[in-house]
Amino acid sequence: MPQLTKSAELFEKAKKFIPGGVNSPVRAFKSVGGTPIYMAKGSGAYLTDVDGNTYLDYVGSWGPFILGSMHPRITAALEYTLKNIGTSFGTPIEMEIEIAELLCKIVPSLEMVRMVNSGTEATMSAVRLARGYTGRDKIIKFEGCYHGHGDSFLIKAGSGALTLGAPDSPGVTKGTAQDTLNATYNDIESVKLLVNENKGNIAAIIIEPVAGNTGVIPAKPGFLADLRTLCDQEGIVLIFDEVMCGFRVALGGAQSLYGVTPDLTTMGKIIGGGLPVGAFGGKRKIMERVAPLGDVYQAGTLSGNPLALTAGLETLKILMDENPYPELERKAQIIEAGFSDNLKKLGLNYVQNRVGSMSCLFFTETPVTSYASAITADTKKHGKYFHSLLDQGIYTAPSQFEAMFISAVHTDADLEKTIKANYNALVESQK
Ligand code: KE4
Repeated sequence: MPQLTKSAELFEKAKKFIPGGVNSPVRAFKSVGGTPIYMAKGSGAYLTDVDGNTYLDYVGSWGPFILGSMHPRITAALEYTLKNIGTSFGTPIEMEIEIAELLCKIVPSLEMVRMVNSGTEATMSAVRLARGYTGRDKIIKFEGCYHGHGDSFLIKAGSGALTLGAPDSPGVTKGTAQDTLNATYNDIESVKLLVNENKGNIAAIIIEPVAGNTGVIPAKPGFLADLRTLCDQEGIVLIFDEVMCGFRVALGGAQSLYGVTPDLTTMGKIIGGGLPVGAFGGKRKIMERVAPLGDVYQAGTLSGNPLALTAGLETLKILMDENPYPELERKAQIIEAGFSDNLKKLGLNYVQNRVGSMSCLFFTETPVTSYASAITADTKKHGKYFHSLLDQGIYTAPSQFEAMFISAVHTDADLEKTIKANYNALVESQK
């Protein structure tokens, strides 16, 4: 059991000044119980907390650290920028062109791209653009998917909203809520029904092409292609929210893995390399409607700032130079097979879903293909599992409805340690 005295102390103090003591709800350990751990240092695949305990990190700051934290090339590039360039000017800079050109080269759907500061900004902007471009009001999202905390998305949302058992949020007006329709992930008929009931008034369908906020749910074969066909038929803008799966499941994201090209793509996490960066982009004829070229307004004080772009650019360059994806797949298969062996030894038929280096062990025996099946998971057992892993020095997401991320710097020894810890934690979860 790690000594958590300083974390507990800090949490009590934090609650005086910060709602719930955290700056993002899913960090609060609400669904797993106990005290959130205050980290003091991150290095590679490891985190060290304020009480000096070290953990093998499978959260990776919720996805950005595909290369591990404090990668030497990224820290060196940041040091150079800090010493020789600056953090922000609020003017155009050359790096903006470099990252835009690189993103358009890497991501199949991108002909133009706009940098922002978070995934939420990216998705909010993409939906506004789709509404401006089509002149239509309604959007279709999928139950359990999470696209950030923009009003239009906090209806049957995943991630922290689902973790807290509050997939809808007060403060979202009826007017907004009525324009957001929820379909069932992997069920094209549920989408067609909504489209037919709202003929000619659906601006966009936004989907996580690999759902990562209801735990991990892969798109069934053909589902994304069916969405593409439907959007083409109905003049609907297809938006792939690749904030989490972009650059994670493949360099070109899920759209390159599955060969389905959306009209717009939203990005974040990995393209910031641990600093605040988001982006949205896609077909030129749509992106040309974005101000100041077009009439759909979108702006940001720190958008494209040199410090954040330095980390993002260096991350993308390393991913292109080193192509870590085959190794990530090999490591993820080791973990999946190890966990599966443990489950068999213990007579448990829990479900594992995985795409590349993002995965989820669901505490349910029901195949998880959508929100409804995901929420059959036993979150109490998951909570015991989480804490047992923590006690063994393994840091995973404090929620059943999040992903486990393997990085390029997790070693085979780390994986073996994790598999052993998984066995012990599964035993604990059944008590
Ligand atoms: P941010 O605004 O948090 O940068 O991105 C929002 C977002 C948009 N789209 C997808 C697919 C996402 O996964 C996210 C954010 N993911 C969560 C983790 N599941 C962020 C963690 C948190 O809320 O603290």
